[in-house]
Amino acid sequence: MAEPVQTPQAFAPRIFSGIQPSGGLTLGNYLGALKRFVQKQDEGIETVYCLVDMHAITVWQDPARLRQQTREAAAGFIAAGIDPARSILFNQSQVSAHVELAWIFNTVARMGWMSRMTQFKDKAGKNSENVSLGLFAYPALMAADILAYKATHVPVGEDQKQHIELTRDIAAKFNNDYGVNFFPITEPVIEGAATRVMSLRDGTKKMSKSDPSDQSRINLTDDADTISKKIRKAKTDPEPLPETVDGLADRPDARNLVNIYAALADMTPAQVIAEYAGAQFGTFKPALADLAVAKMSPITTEMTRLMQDEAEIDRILAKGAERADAIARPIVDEVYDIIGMIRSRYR
Ligand code: AQP
Repeated sequence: MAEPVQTPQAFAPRIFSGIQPSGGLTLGNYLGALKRFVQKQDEGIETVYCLVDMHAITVWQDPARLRQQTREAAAGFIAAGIDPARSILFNQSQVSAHVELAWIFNTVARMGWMSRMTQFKDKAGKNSENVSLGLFAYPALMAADILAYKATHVPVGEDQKQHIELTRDIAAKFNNDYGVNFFPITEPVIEGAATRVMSLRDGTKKMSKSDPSDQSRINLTDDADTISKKIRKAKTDPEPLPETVDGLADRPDARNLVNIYAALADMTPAQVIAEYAGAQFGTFKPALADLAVAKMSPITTEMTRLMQDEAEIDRILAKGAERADAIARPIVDEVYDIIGMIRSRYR
């Protein structure tokens, strides 16, 4: 008879999250994820952050660029406020527990569950026969990333909600199948004004590092002038800003810029509207551009400085991987025991 599944409260709080080094980090990654990673670290919770390079290769990555993007992402994390002494920061491929557990989860997850993943459908598009098997299996690897640490909470952007639900289903099925209370039922943490930052060229599309248009996004590597120009050229409508946030309901481009302002200024969208009600974009966009430059430029400058010492970045990632492995290895070894694998040579 299977034990009842435990709630996260029964597990020590631990935060895990990751970002793919599949391109340069964007303002979407920063506001939806990275800025909040820093807040969680500063709240004193144990935080484990990963550059998920094994996820990145589910679509083609040029090897030299992947290496560069991984280091650049690490520099971006540190420049944004992740302290490698307080948070564990590493790249996924250096800790083999992730892929080992992912294989086991491939046997736990059901085809029906995986087939419902909207991110796969979006990314595969009309090309689903020709994309990698890894792209389809991506959410099982993500569940492994999280559960290899028994993470109780995962700060993510809105687009990852369905994958966290799948992680919960995998954890619950594993616990039930083997009659254990081994994995927590992890909670997504989706909060703030910018859980879904949209493209600057199309307010109905997510801002994404792989969007072919560089004008659609702000990169963490953009200089002040580029940030300013991109915001001034962002798509908007001809109306002034409304009197209340409800007035943004059918105005995705305007809503996006207000949300970005709110997230950068640590305000609510309602507070931004209260300040700019009736303003034309000719007034609002320069204010947003100044704010974005003020918040992002110090990060870009620090990132550039850190990138001058790649060996130091590699050392930080190696140290982080060692600390991550010390948590994940015993958890995955216990999984092997639970499922009936003989592991005598490891004892
Ligand atoms: N536009 C966004 N708004 C808010 N949050 C976002 N995130 C990504 N884009 C936005 C959050 O960033 C974290 C890391 O995402 P990822 O890099 O692992 O993958 P992704 O969600 O697929 O991001 P991209 O930029 O769209 O990458 P590509 O183009 O390579 O697929 C997640 O927490 C995500 O929610």
